[in-house]
Amino acid sequence: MKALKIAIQKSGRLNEKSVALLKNCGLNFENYKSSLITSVNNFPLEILFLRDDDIPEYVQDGIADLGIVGENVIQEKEVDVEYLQKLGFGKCTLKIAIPKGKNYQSLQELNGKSIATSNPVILQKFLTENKIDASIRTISGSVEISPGLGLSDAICDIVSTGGTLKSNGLEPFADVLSSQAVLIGKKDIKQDSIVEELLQRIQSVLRANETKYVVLNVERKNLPSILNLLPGVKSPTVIPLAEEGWVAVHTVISEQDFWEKINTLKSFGAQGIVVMPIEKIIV
Ligand code: PRT
Ligand code: ZN
Repeated sequence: MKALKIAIQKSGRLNEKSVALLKNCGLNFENYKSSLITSVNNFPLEILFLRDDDIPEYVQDGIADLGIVGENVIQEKEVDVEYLQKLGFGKCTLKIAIPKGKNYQSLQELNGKSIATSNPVILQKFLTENKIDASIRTISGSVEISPGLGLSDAICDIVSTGGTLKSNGLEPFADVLSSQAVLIGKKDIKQDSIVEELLQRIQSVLRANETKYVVLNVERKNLPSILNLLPGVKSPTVIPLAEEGWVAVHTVISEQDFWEKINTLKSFGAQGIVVMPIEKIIV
């Protein structure tokens, strides 16, 4: 079977989580910092390590069949590729930010202003959609220092915690695009059986990341109330305890759901609650 190629970031914010995701899918490969390509020895896949900016075009042109990259990079490169799966990491928002204290009231106040960015394509689209006539100053890095240097009135840059904006005397003004890492593929690759298999594995890892295995003890008389709260994959497992009148409930629940329900579970007398990570969920 001919191996497919997947392109991931060589180093930077998405590298570690991309490698971890592939390893959690059961793929076995060496991850030398110096290598540009490595073979997976138990799955028909080769991994290319690239600058993130190059990944969309490599996939569009078929040099790689698949890629993992931020949605912002795909949009900026305007490539024709297939979105196969959002991956839930590398989350960030491309925002327009202005110097603190400017207090612009509406987007229209950007008319006639200059905005520095490394994402001119996305920004221009946003300005056109909102009928704003501002000039774009394209710079390749350290966008946040540009208003302080008098190079622009505002910036459009990626924000995650907001710390960089704050430490440069800027504040968010408008959201332009929210982004996360996604799996992309060249046109029509989705039908390939290797891609189908890889997608299934990725989805089972993603499902497992969002969910926890929960075990708790409860008096049998309170069981119906507890079962109402805990759906499980099919339905919860209930096992009698050695102590008469008590049972253990085993179930799978989304982490967010769990935190929302924990106090109600306790109010129904749930005790000894143990929460465990899950590696994979195959449905
Ligand atoms: O070397 P290579 O070209 O491959 O990498 P790169 O330096 O171009 O990209 P990298 O590794 O910085 O980011 C890769 C991807 O991670 C981006 O394309 C986004 O999809 C995503 N991502 C998530 C981020 C951030 N969070 C992020 N915070 N990309 C950049 N930043 C930068 C931002 O540009 C700004 O300088 O972090 C700063 C802001 O962070 P906060 O936390 O202070 O708000
Ligand atoms: Zn880059």
